[in-house]
Amino acid sequence: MKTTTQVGIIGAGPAGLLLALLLQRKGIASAVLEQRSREDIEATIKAGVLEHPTAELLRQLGVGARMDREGFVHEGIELAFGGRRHRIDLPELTGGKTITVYPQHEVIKDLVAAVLAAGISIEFGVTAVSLHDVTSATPSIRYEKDGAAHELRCDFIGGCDGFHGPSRQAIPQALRQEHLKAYPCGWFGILCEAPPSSDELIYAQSERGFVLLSTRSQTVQRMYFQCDPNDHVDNWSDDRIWAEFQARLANGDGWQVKEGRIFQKGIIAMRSFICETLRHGRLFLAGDSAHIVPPTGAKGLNLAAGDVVLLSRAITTYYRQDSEAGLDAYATQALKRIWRGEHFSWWMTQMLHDFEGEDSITRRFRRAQLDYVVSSRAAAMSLAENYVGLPFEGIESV
Ligand code: RFL
Ligand code: PHB
Repeated sequence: MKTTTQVGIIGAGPAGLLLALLLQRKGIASAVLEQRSREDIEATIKAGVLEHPTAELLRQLGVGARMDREGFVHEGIELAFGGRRHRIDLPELTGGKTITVYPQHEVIKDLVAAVLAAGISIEFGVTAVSLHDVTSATPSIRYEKDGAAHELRCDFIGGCDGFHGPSRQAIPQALRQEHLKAYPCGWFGILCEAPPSSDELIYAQSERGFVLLSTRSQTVQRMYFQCDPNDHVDNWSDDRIWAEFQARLANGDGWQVKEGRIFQKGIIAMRSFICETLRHGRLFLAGDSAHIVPPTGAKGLNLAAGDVVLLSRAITTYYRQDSEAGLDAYATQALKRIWRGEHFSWWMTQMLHDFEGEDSITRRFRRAQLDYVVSSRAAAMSLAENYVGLPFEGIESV
């Protein structure tokens, strides 16, 4: 079957769903193709931290009500090292800005409901997705659903299909400008039934490696510890996991992490990746399809949101003013924010993780950096400004 729309969007992650809603607000039609089921995308555990501008964007799009009711506004984070915890006061350092802890799969539920309510089609469970004629004025996306072949013809393709999707691959390798840094560690993530150990997120550096204590609710906690990226969850019994958290978080004041039943475990790879070729003809990449950050800065979803704000503006300018200027500028504008987020994520990662085989001077540099961040207002302000999120360009016109 052949169908037609203005913007064909591949991927119903935060990037794809936000793009569909942003375009709809400007009267531009789109259709979303997603390889997984609705139940699956609404249950996948990923991000937890929404930057100030991302939370504002969700409110502006009319999808912030549940986040405001059920999410948690945090006014600080703690950096723990050398047996002590140090608070970074976010509003005090940023002129009143905060972060919101609200899980990505809850954001996805809110976005899917809003997209469908707006009458935008989301085809779940599509297979064999391929992109065609992307450098012509009439690109198309072919896919299969329930054994039948389909073609979606459109003016533009939004490549919002994450790191492993087909959109980036549709740009010839020789034309893609890519940068990759793989870190020699992973994150072991758990969800557990326990009360919060702290009112705020704790990023802890120790000689045994990094720990992050995050939260999901008063009864469910999200925690991570740095691990070997090739390790396997089966090597980690619950007792061994708790012993590792306790050892890494040992401190002078008797404070201890609160333990509970672990009901989810997983290992996450850590890499920095940027494909600077965000445009190929009528195909535009946004979100994880174009860039990946290590999760230490909590930036991935937030960068995806920044991309699609710019992309929707560029596409709107095309239809309203018959001008390609916005489309031509998309990559340059988006890459500014992407590189900032990439650098911040790398900076947080190298400051908080110990890597095997490092020389002693690198370890001392790390400690000097941490000491500086918690003792200098200028350094703390820089961390806070990046952590709460730099403004989206053009958010006022969303
Ligand atoms: P997604 O979320 O990967 O969505 C892409 C969608 O495309 C679909 N897809 C296809 N659809 C059709 N056809 C195909 N051939 C397709 N191939 C793929 C996929 O099924 C999927 O539904 O990308 P998007 O939208 O760019 O969003 C990016 C974010 O998901 C990601 O950056 C964040 O989760 C990163 N991240 C965090 N970001 C934050 O801003 N704050 C955080 O606190 C934060 N914590 C995290 C994180 C990521 C983590 N993991 C698991 C990598 C914590 C973790 C543990
Ligand atoms: C999370 O809650 O999953 C989370 C929080 C902060 C990060 C990464 C992940 O930096």
